[in-house]
Amino acid sequence: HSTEIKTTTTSSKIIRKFCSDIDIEHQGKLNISFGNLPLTFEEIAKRENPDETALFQPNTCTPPKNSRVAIIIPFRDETKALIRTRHLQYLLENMIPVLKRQQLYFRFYIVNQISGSPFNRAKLLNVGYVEAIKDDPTMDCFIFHDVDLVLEDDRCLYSCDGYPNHYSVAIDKFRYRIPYKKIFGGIVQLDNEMFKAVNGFSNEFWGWGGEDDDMFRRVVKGEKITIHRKQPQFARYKMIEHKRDSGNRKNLERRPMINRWNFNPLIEKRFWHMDGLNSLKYSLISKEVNYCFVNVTVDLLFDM
Ligand code: UDH
Repeated sequence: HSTEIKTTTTSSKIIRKFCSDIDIEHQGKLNISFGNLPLTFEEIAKRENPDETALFQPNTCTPPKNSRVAIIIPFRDETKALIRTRHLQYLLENMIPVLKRQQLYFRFYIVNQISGSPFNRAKLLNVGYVEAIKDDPTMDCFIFHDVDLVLEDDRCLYSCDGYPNHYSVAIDKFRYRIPYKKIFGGIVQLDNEMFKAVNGFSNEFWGWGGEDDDMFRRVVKGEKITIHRKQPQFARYKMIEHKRDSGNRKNLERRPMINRWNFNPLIEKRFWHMDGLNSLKYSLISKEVNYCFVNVTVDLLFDM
């Protein structure tokens, strides 16, 4: 695993080691609870110490290929009690130390949809990908991560391994069982090449549901790539309980939209080639560092 590269400078010889899985000091099972109030973003940043661009990177080794990770979180909080914001605080408070222990180079992107249109999780994820790559073209691993799922075991690695991965395989809410066989939602990971190959997510799923199953088809049917699932004994998550958000009603068109794949192989190809990264249009309202993450606010240009 561990490879050494030597960098020679004029004044001294620096030996830099690539970070390697075998050097990670895992804690194993983590004790996650949402009983106490979470830390604020400022407190998390103070404790965890990102750079001024909210980037975290290991200081004793060089991250190898596939461990330069953008974690992209679809987000909108229209609650008076700031419920989703609290989820985000719990998530960052618990996950940043894990990702640091895993010696990753990483940055969180929170992609925040302005109010006034139905929520569009998949389009927000496309925006997060584009903005993350714009900031740092060396990012090579993308984790698309719901805000309310907190990892319970740090042996579940957040680096890419050459396959698309489904992470949230064992969630307490589903009694730690996979809810259905072809699920590819909650938390999924694709490397840069794969994400480009499937043309990202669809931009057309407004409201709740369907966009994750559409991505499953892009990967499995469209690109014929096998999806891997993380090991269920490590990929265990606690879901923070909440009610359905306003502005995110079930999309009643989701089944026909997904099934458009089934009609005819020629049309099948055409759909995902036309709808995704190459058709993505949005208006960037703001992008700034908020202590320990990059906060991207967008108008997704709802026009239906
Ligand atoms: N999200 C927001 N704000 C919203 C809607 C969604 O931030 O208004 C994000 C958030 O990251 C969330 C993800 O999108 O984790 C997926 O949201 P979802 O509502 O599709 O999925 P979730 O599993 O809830 O969080 C499903 C409905 C829960 C009903 C529970 C009734 N007991």
